[in-house]
Amino acid sequence: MPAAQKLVVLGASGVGKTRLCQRLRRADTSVVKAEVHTTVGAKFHRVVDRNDGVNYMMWDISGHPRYNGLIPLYLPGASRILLVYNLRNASTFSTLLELCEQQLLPQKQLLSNVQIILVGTHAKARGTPDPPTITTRQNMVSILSSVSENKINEVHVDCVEDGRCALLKIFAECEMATPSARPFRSDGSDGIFGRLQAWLVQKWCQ
Ligand SMILES: Nc1nc2c(ncn2[C@@H]2O[C@H](COP(=O)(O)OP(=O)(O)OP(=O)(O)O)[C@@H](O)[C@H]2O)c(=O)[nH]1
Ligand SMILES: [Mg+2]
Repeated sequence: MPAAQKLVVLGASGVGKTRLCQRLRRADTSVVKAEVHTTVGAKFHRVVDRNDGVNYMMWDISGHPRYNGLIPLYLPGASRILLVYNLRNASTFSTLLELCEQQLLPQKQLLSNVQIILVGTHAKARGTPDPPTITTRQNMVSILSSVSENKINEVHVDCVEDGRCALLKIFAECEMATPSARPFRSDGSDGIFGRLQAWLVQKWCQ
């Protein structure tokens, strides 16, 4: 039986963190109701993937800046951090960048073995995608590669349209990401800049 994994879910207010956790939790997606209020403080969701028995203990931290001070309290013991932003609102990516600078970077000693997953939401929603600028993306890559020595994955999901199984599959795939996914390390070995560039091009410049 795989051990329980602690996940911490971070991102600007309204990007879909709670909705994502609810979708991951419930098999019957029709019963998931839209949240009308911002999360107060932090919300706990327990998600069990019945296919492989993985038990996710998810801490969904409100994106309201007044709760930023809670973030360091939830980071110890985390195996994954989901960094959530809205693919149709570039300012949510900038907010995420600030959050990483202010909350994750000072804790990098604690986080070197954490797996970081960038989660772009609203993948199937109407409206034009609003990609973050190349500089913002580069800054994000540089901060994240300095925080964690693991590979950094990015997934695009829709917390309203995608069902539970599809989302769980995406997260399981991140877990098993192969060396061909070109992990990069913060120690600068193996041509980090070339690989960062390749990763950027692959993920964001299509
Ligand atoms: N279409 C679409 N709507 C989404 C998606 N994700 C979230 N929403 C909607 O966006 C609204 C806000 O979602 P929440 O999950 O409450 O946002 P949050 O990140 O938890 O916000 P805070 O608790 O304030 O930090 C809800 O009405 C969701 O239904 C998505 O992927 N697609
Ligand atoms: Mg919430």
